[in-house]
Amino acid sequence: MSETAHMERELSSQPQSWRSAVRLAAAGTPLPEAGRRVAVVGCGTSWFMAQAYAALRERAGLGVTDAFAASEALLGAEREYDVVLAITRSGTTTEVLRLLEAVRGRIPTVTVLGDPDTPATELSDETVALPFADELSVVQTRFATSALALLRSHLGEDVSGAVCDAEEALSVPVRQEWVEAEQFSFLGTGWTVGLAHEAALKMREASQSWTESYPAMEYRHGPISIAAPGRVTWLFGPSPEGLEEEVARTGAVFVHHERRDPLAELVLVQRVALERARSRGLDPDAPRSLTRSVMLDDTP
Ligand code: F1P
Repeated sequence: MSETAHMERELSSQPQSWRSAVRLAAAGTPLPEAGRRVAVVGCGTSWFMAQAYAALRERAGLGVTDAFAASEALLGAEREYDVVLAITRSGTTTEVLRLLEAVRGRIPTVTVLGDPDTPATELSDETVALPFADELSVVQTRFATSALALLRSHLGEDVSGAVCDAEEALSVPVRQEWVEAEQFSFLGTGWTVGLAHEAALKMREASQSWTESYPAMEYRHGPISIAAPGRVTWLFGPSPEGLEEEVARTGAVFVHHERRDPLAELVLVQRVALERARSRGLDPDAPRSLTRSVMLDDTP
């Protein structure tokens, strides 16, 4: 198989994979019901999907929802979580397994995972498996977005528009100025902050690019000093007043496709990451210093 083959095939299959996730949500899942106090955890890409879900759920008035990196989760009794929701494609990530083991019998757990034949299943009270979204590439694309499509659907959102937007995001041209840019800053608000962090991570993992990411309103509190000609500021979701004009004054390229669902916009960034990898002779299916899952020595 040629370099980049898995990532390209997997990212291209996202519309079908999201449809499968929506069907799964409609069929009934053990995901947290409205009113439950939820801690949602993951590592890397899965943590960023947790952040997006937490913002969506709590802002929809469906209950307290806090997102944590699995290694930094605060799950003391005083927080009174009703459920821990873990997200992990591999089902083998050490920090996630340690956390599931640590709360076992004290806080009910449900894990959204790509590969159910893994230790996370044994350590979780409930699971929601997305084997159709599991991936061969080290760099995650469709598992993460399908997990979020599942979670959005479970929150009561109609994600059919996002599916159509993803199809469109797969067909629009990737601009050469994005492939050649020196630096990217990704911004978001609310649930799209997590997407901005994921966009930045994807670009780093797949193409070793210099990227940063911030809540959009934080950008003017320092990070905008990085914006300059030949660099890109890429916004997910609604634009804070005056931001576009301020970025334009720096000479940086401002990218904001306001009408596209932000999850579909992430698909476009994945394509940019792939093209940047190709242009640098890199293989995002096997990126430098990364493995499909981080498994430390004492994994249970
Ligand atoms: C999480 C993760 C990935 C990252 C890298 C290492 O994996 O941090 O997001 O790209 O490959 O693993 P998982 O817990 O979702 O399997």
